[in-house]
Amino acid sequence: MVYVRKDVSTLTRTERLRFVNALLEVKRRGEYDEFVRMHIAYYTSDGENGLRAAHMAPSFLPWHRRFLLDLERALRRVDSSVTVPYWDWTRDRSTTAVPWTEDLLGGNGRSPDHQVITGPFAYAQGKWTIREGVTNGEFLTRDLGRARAPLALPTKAELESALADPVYDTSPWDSTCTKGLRNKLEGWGTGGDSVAWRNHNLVHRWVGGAMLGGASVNDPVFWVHHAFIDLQWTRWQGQHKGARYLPADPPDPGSEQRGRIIARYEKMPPWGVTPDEMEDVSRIYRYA
Ligand code: CU1
Ligand code: CU1
Repeated sequence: MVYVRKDVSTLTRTERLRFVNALLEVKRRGEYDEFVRMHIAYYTSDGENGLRAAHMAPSFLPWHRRFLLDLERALRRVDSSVTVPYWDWTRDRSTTAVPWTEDLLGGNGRSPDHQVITGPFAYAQGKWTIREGVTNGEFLTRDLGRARAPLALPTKAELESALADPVYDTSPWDSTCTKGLRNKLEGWGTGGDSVAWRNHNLVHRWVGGAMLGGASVNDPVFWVHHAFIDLQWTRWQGQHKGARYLPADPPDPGSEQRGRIIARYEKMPPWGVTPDEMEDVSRIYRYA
């Protein structure tokens, strides 16, 4: 049965509760922290050596698609009615809109330590202790909009301009690409802060706190953000019929990116699935 991922702003009170409770139960079982550990393990940048599977590489989209499916399966083992909702940050743009409500992910962090003190993931509730990638403490942190040096979420126009690119990705297949859907969506740029971070990356920066860096999975907003990014890949496929994941073949021997990126029919660690296998998920889920 194909299940539906919904806009988080359309969830009923019961759906919100069930999503939150499933997250808390996956955390209680110890499974959630494995997702955090795995994301930290794959947080390889193009300044380092070795294969880049999750970020700064073409497989950014299929890697996170598979990662979300694993979390969603864990949630659905707890409650089979639950799917990962998506946060449309082009529409829900304020620090008090969804998903920052008391019955969903809770609100902003307090000053000065950015500790989240409202909602189900507040430390004092006793159900969301940060154990992996701890930087500040065992509590979840946020700095929505980055009060000290304010940032705005990406706009609809910025997102659409990424989707307008008919090419999936281009050489050199890293964080320096100025063309291609993948990096326009992933959002690496050069120069100062406000231009260096776009779309996906800018949202991580806007949320701040735990969402900065490899341990970003510690904030459950990670999933609703990445579901929206995942939806953009599906939308892009619909807008550019026949456009495929690139590169189709591994880079030539001797090329700098040889062995550092994953081509369409190569296996992605840790699962061994290929980007080709992740391009069509219409038999698993769809977006409402
Ligand atoms: Cu990631
Ligand atoms: Cu991300």
